[in-house]
Amino acid sequence: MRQSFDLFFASSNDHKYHEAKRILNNFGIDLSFFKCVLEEIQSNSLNDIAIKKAKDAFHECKKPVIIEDDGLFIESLNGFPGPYSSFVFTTIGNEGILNLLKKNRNAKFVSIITYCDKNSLRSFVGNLDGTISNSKQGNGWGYDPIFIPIKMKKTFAEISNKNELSHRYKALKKFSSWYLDK
Ligand code: ITT
Repeated sequence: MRQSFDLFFASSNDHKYHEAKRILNNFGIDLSFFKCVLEEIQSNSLNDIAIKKAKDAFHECKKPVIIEDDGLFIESLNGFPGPYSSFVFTTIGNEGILNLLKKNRNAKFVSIITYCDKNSLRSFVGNLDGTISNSKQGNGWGYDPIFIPIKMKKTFAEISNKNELSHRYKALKKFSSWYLDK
């Protein structure tokens, strides 16, 4: 396994770090936590937000670093909350989202992982289709109790293999094949 001081995950969110660490460990990469609050620019593009977060994170931590920017895109709400997922979760939360939805419950989770060191800046995207449940199910963090991954009957909060199929897993899988080749 690559040494732990090789790569940092910069985030304010402990859940994201713990999932990313587990996923990358399975690809043979160790990951340390650089806990910090990164400014999120207002943009409709997750990628633009991620690039800015990664540059700021590298400036702060001065070590090879990855950051992650996520969005939950709900079809009947024209992609809302998308890049505003963090703000929407802390304001209206899962109940607020459930109250907005009617018949069409299709949604997609997107993760962008951006790596930055002094020579490289690279982004990797993972998408996972799914639906929004009719009510909260299970005790997971964030939108886990309302997001049902495609081909499943249960929410992220209720399944045991989230880290083998999530948007985060898909983005980190792409990242790790590039990183291990570097
Ligand atoms: P950073 O400090 O890393 O930016 P954050 O919590 O602000 O952490 P994001 O902007 O990337 O993270 O994510 C937006 C929100 O989407 C996040 O706060 C969660 O509420 C939600 N979210 C992201 N990934 C999730 C997952 O796997 N399961 C449930 N909710 C998730």
